[in-house]
Amino acid sequence: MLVNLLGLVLIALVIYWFWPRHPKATKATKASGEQTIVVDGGVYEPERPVRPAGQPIRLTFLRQDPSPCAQWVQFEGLDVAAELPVDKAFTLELPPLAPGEYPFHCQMKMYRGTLVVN
Ligand SMILES: [Cu+2]
Repeated sequence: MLVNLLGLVLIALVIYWFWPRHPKATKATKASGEQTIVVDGGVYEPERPVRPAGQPIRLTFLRQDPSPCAQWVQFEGLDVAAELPVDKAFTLELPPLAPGEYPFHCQMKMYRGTLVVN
């Protein structure tokens, strides 16, 4: 009996852990010049934010994953890195960029995304 109960709890935990958390990530894009990127479950959402070229870029990261893996976001090639607070929006400001793709990732490169500038 106890074993069954334990099994059920474990199954519930597994389901909870792997259940896609879509509702949180739906409001990812704002109409204004800003872009919100949700950091959770091993992915940046959206994974490929698109921003216009030639004007300053504001990317707001909302880190919902408390694990240290998600702590930093780094922009390769731009020499930009930021420490993200948990459950608090953090806005990263980037200078105007030329059209192209700018990869970004966590410090372990498990979270990966690409900023698309066009
Ligand atoms: Cu990581």
